[in-house]
Amino acid sequence: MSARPDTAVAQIAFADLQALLQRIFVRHGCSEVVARVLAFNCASAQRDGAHSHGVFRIPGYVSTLASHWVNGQAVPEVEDVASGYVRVDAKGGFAQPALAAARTLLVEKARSAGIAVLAIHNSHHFAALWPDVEPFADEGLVALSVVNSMTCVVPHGAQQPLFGTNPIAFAAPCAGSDPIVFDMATSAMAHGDVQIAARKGELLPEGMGVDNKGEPTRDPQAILDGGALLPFGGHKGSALSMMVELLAAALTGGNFSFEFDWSQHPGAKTPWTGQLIIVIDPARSVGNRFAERSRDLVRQMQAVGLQRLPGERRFREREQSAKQGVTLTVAELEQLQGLAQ
Ligand code: NDP
Ligand code: PYC
Repeated sequence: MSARPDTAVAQIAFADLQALLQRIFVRHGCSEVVARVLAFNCASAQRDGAHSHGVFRIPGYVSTLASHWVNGQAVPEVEDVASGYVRVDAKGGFAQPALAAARTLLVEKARSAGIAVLAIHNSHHFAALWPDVEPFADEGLVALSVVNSMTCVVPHGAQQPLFGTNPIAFAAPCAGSDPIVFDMATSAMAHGDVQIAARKGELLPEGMGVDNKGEPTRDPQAILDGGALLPFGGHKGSALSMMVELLAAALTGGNFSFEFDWSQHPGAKTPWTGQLIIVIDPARSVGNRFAERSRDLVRQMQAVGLQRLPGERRFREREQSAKQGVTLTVAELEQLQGLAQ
């Protein structure tokens, strides 16, 4: 038996982690372009301590690619449909390369029309959503994105799961500081965090999910084994989750979370759905004052006692990672090195 505890940690430079992940993606069937985008995304999540969507996800990406459920070589097709509207067919590939392919056109349109929509369909999203919106705020724009996932959430008042965990992410510039960014599942917990809790043998707080008989449970494994998650905040989170299904799937031409059948692809983990991104240029309504107004709001929130803004923990972790390297466990690093061979 190894004397090394499972929790022993390793530190790796961000660029080295990105390069390692890129090798894994290429080794398991992605094109260089797709591998670069996904590696940057996943390494960024690990760097920022967004652990439910960091290197923890790599075995899921690999098993999905092996199952031929997702096309790692897909070349997205970008369609310029209106003055403020871009549509992308991700061709059964990942959503992030589709966003990358349409990004320049999207920003041009947001700047010229004041607002632009990017509707991605036929896409797989297996990652955190904040990396998709935060860069817009870095350019002075406001961005909102939604993506639907896979059936595992019971709509409020219903008896069976239907919705996905369906996150909403928002980013806005803030004068003199990092942008304001939030990114949250509309379920009581992200599915990834349920998996992590099950792996660690930890109980969940009350009110997260139900077992396969619909009874409330704190056991994450019971949620994974035929049970389901609940929306956050009862009927309110449920309404937001419904909105995500409508915007990310119905509006884009993608699948609802309940519409795809991956049963013939053992190992498939990535939801085949859609994603919507709305980008607004605040300069169109308030000149260059928006970022200062954001700062005013934050100051007032702090004045009434706020200790932590959404996104702040991640930015702190990012700073730490820049100084000491990105943290992961030795076991994770060895697993990644094995997958890259
Ligand atoms: P959390 O509940 O951990 O966090 C949600 C937001 O609240 C974050 O912006 C976080 O900021 C902020 N926050 C958390 N705690 C506090 C606090 N005490 N005070 C102030 N702000 C706080 O996220 P979720 O578990 O809901 O989601 C985790 C990830 O899972 C997301 O990145 C999401 O995109 C991803 N996901 C992806 C899906 C997909 O289909 N691709 C599906 C579902 C989820 P901070 O980040 O700084 O902690
Ligand atoms: O954590 O809920 C989640 C999730 C679903 C798809 C990717 N992440």
